[in-house]
Amino acid sequence: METQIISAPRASQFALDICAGLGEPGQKELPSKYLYDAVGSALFEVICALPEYGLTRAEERILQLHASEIVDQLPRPVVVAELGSGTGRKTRFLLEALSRWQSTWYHPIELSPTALALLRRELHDIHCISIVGFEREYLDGLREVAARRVKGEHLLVLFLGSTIGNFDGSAGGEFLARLRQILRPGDSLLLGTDMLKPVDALIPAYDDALGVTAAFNRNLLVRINRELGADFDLTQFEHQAIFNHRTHSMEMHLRSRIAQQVTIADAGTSFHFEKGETIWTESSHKYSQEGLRELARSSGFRRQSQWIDAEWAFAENLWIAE
Ligand code: AVJ
Repeated sequence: METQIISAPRASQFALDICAGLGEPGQKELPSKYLYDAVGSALFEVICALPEYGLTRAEERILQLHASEIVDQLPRPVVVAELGSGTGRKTRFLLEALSRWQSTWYHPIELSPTALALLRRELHDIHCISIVGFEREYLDGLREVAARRVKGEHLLVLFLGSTIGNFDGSAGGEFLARLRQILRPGDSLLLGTDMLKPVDALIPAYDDALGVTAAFNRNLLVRINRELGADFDLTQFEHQAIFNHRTHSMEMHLRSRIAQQVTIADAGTSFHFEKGETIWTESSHKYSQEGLRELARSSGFRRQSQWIDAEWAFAENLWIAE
């Protein structure tokens, strides 16, 4: 006799997260990390080139101008780990400055194998560099990097682009405190933070004239339609960018133009939207100096140096683990 066990199809984490977020009793929300599929990542690259979005160019200018100064302040030899690899364009300045002093191990930590492969192609020509990427969640990858280093090697963690601003509420501080636990005293963190600035500069940065950010946001619905068999009608959801004065964050929402029902076939559920109801898809916190001081203190770092771009209030912060 033969017994056959047919297991139920395992719901993907993506499906679970989407249903949890849309099923919230109050404000519906979706995790911002899901904005970055292949199309979303390409659209984000375009956003970085838009005149309204000064953030990325500001950080690039800081690293281009001050890379050797930053590297001069690091204890050496140093092993570099980067959380979220980006394109490598900004990181190159730092790695080139470092490689004038030492041969450098560089460990990008990133969930997308495609991004890791592109990054390797972008940076492999740097003199005296060894690139070993980790396809892991940020802190899991960092733990592996920390475990691999030999005695006397310090760790420099790069967390650029104000990605820290996407954690809302107290989550950013909690994340940095957990990150600190993986480090030894004297290790360093280079943290990019977009600073508070007038709302009339922020709104266009997240609601540009060409509609690229709107496409970036609405692509999340396209992705849910494609990957989970949902029936979001793209013409009935509009992009919204608002500044939340209470939390000092830019927020992206997707606003339902009408009362409607949306079905997610692969999850076997549907969700109702009121006319004007929104799905909150991202927050980007904008920092004050007091906020940064408190963040460093509460997560166990000493602020060593800070560089601020002259054109767009963006700060590169060098913090040392206490
Ligand atoms: C890459 C997360 C820093 O929050 O400014 C750009 C993403 N969202 N336009 C940001 C984003 C809308 C960006 N980060």
